[in-house]
Amino acid sequence: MIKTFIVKGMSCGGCVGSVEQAIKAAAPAASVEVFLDGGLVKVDGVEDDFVVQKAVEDAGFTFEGKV
Ligand SMILES: [Cu+2]
Repeated sequence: MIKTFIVKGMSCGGCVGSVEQAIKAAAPAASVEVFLDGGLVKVDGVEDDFVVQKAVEDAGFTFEGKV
């Protein structure tokens, strides 16, 4: 099941990579797609939303919740 989250604070491709890597590190089985435009993060294969939230916040970005 694909979940879409809103992440604030990404401003360039480097931020996209950081968010992607942080989520992949926290949930290695997940597939992650980050859209700089609109700050959307689509994650497939994560049961617990908090895993995504923590990874995003630990990477220094703002987790705004699920779409
Ligand atoms: Cu950046």
